[in-house]
Amino acid sequence: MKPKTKAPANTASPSYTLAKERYAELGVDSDAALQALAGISISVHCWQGDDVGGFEKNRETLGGGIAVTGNYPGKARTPLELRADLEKALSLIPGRHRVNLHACYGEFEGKGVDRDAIAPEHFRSWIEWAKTHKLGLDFNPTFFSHPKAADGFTLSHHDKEIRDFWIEHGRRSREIGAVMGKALGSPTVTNVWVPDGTKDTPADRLAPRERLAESLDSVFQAKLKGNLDAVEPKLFGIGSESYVVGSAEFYLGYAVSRQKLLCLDAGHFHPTEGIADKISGVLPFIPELLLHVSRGVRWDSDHVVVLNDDLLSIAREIVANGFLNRTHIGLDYFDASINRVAAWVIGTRAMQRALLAALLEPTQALRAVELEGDFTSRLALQEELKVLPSGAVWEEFCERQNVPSGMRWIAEVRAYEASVLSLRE
Ligand code: RNT
Ligand code: ZN
Repeated sequence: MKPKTKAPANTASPSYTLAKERYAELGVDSDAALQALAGISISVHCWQGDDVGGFEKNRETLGGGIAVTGNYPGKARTPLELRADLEKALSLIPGRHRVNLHACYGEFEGKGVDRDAIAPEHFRSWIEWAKTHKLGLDFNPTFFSHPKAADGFTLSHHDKEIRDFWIEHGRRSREIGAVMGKALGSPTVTNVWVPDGTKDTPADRLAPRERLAESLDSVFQAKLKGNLDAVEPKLFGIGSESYVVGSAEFYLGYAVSRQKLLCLDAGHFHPTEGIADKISGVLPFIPELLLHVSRGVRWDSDHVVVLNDDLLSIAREIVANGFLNRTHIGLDYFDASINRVAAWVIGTRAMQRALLAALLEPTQALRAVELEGDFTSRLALQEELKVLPSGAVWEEFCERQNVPSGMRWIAEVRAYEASVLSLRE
């Protein structure tokens, strides 16, 4: 990866200098915003690189009610390829970040290591690699794409043997998370998402939920350093349209009562329901929050993140409320119809641009007029902010972080595509 070094501040571009003045008129310090943005790490999900495949010997087709569409050439087939692709993407993303792994991305050396047998050694190369590139790591047990998940239930299964199998997987995943977190000196967030649910109306909505709570308690039994536990609710999946065991209410109750992190995935709610408003709703009651920033489009909850109003509102709610240090920002989408490296770059840069817009907001001024009951000025100022030159501040950020600004990064992706990705069959 290219060394990302700061250019000296006196080389600021004329457009940045003008933008800085414009923000200063509103009492906003754009240099401070740039500095704050440089300190925010995004957890980049490995699974965009190979369509949620992973490296297990007996790879099943993608299950769990999630789907990847598209057949763009060049997906990563091995850990080496996936890491090379991630390095390329990260070299085009300003700042220092984290990589989010799923258990199925372990390196099993051709051996059939089942989910209840995964161990830290299978992630040793990932940890070494993360150390070399100064990246944090996050983790996820993989409760899908497996014969023992084929009937739609895992931790909430009525069969104790199957539940126990998945409990063991969850426990081992947390231990791997703790090893990663300790090795890298930054806690690993291990996020539990299970696909459990049914296509049609169940006769019993309660028993699976009781079993899920009990199984989760078993998974989380051991006290571990270096690992943070998160749980992720969902409204529905493909094949679990009528009932999802781990619903929003279930996991909110679980996270609050057990003081776990709640994971809010932007694609896991009713289409008109955003997650931005939930941030200040849940953080008073749970220690920290995990976000799976994604973009729902009709039935799909996992389109590439773009700079739209939903994203801007999410970033705004984190920053304006001072929640940056209690919010872990992860990405979760998978698109196989475009260049996968570009998908990472576009989504991560969009997230950062939204955070920058939030950091450039004159929050105190907005709150002052609000307290005075002057909602007219509040609306006028909110509208004014939309057309301020945040793009010039973003370009300055890229320059200072030594990554290509504007559209210049796409040429590097194209060159990588020609010399590396297109040679993969
Ligand atoms: C699925 C969840 C979950 C997965 C990843 C692969 O709906 O969002 O987070 O996308 O674990
Ligand atoms: Zn998710």
